[in-house]
Amino acid sequence: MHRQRWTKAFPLTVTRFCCCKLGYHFPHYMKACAMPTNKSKSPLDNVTQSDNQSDQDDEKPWRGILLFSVVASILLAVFYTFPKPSNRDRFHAPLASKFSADFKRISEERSLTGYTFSHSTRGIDRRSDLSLQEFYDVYDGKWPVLLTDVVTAWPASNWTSSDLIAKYGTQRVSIKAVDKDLDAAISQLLQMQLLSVEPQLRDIQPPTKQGSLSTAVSLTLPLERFRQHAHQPGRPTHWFYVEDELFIPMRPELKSQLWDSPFLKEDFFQVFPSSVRPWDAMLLWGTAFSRSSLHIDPYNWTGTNAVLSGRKRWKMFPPGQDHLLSVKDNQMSGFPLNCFKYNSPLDTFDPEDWQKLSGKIDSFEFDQLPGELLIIPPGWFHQAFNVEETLAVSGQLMNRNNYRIVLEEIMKTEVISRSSLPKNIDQMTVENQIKAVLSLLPQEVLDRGKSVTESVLRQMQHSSTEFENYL
Ligand SMILES: O=C(O)CCC(=O)C(=O)O
Repeated sequence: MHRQRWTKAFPLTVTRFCCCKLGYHFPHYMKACAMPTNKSKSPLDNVTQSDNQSDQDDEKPWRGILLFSVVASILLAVFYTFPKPSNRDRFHAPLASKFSADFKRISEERSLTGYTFSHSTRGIDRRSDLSLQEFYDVYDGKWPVLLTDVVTAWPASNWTSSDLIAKYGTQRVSIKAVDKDLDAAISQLLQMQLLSVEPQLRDIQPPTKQGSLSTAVSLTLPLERFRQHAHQPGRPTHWFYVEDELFIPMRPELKSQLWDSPFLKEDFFQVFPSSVRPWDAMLLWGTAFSRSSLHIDPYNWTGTNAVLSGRKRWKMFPPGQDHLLSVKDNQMSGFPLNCFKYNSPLDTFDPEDWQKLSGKIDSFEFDQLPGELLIIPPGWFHQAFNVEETLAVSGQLMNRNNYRIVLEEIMKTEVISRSSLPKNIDQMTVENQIKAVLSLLPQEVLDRGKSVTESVLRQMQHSSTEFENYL
C-alpha cells in the first residue's frame, strides 16, 4: 500500500513542481536566449528585475534547463521502470477496514511488461510452459487463461465414461434436467413436491419458456441411468447435466487424481475447518446442449475448470457489467459456510436472451478442449455450454491474489464482526490472517456447515423414482 502511494505520488508531485517552475520560467529563458549575449545582463533579469547578477548567475538559465532535463529524465525512468503494485500489494489491505476490489481496473492493469508473449486483451490465451511469475503477473486474479499442459499430466485425464459407469454406475449423482416433453409432468411433480427446482431459477418472470434453462429441475439418478441419456443426441430443449459437488470429494481415490499443479498449489481454502471448507471438485458430465447458469462463483473465488473429454463453450464477461445482467440481490449459495450468490436469470446460450444482450455487453467466447484447464478470475460473469457430451471437473482457489476478496465475501454475511479481529492481524502472514478470521466463526456456524453436507448426502440417497419413471 505504502509503496503504491510512493511510486505514484512522489514522481507525480516532483514532476508537477518542475513543470510549474518551467512553465513559469521557460518563456523568459527562451526570450533571453534569443537576445544577443549581454554579459552584463542576466536572462533572468526579466523575471527578477535584479541588475546585480554576477557572470556566474548569467549561466543559470542553461543550468536550470539542464537540471530540469536530468531530473525529468530520472523521474520518467523511475516512473516507468519501478515495478507497478502487484495484486498482492493491492489485496494486502488492512483487514480492520472494509475492502472492495475494482475488478474492472484490476483486469485492465495487468503487468504485461517484461514478457515477450503477445497477451490477448480481447479474448483467451492458450498457454503452455507458463512460468508461475507470469501466471501471477498477467492472468491470476485478472484475466482468464487456458493452460494446455496441466490436465494432461493428471491420471484423471484418462477417465472415460465407460470406466466411471463400470465402477460407479449404480451410485446416485445430482442432475439438472431440462426436457420440453416432460415439462407438464415436471409441473405436476413439482406440485406434488416430489421434485425441487433450482432456487435461483424459480424467480424467472412468466411466461417461462418450455424446455429452457429456467425450467431445469434438480434430481438424483444412478449414474448409469444418466448415461442412457448422455448417449442420445441432445436437443436444445432436452438435456441432462450431472452437476455433483460431493461425488468426487467423497471418493478420495478420484480426488487424488486431480489438481496437481504449481498454479493450484497455493490454496488457502485448505486451512478452512473441514466442516466449512467449500467442496472442491464438482463432477460436471453433461449431454450436448447442457449448460451452467450465468454466474460469478461463490465467495467470488478464482474458478478452475478441467475438461477431460468433449468440448465446452464459454461466454466470459469482463467485470463492471453486472448492471446489465439482471442479477438479483440477496441470493445465498447454501454452501456449508454460507455466502452470497451472484447468478443471473439470463441464459446467454438461448438466442432470445442473447439478443437482449448482444451489442450492449462486452464479452468473448471460446471453446475449451480436452486436457485444457481454464482459470476464471474473480469478478468475471461466465456461462458454460457443452457442445457435445462433455466430462469435466471444476474447483476453486483462494490465493495471494484473491484472499481479501474471499474474506470480504465471508464478512459480508456478518458471521464475523470486524471489531473482534486481533489488533495485530495486519502484521500476520496471509495464512495466519485467514486462520485468525476463521477462528472467530461461531460454533453454530461450524455445526451448520457439518449438517449442510450431511443433509446433501442424505438427499442423494432419496430416490426420485416418480420422476425416473418418466425418463
Ligand atoms: O462447466 C460448467 O458447467 C461451469 C462450471 C462453473 O462455472 C463453475 O463451476 O463455477
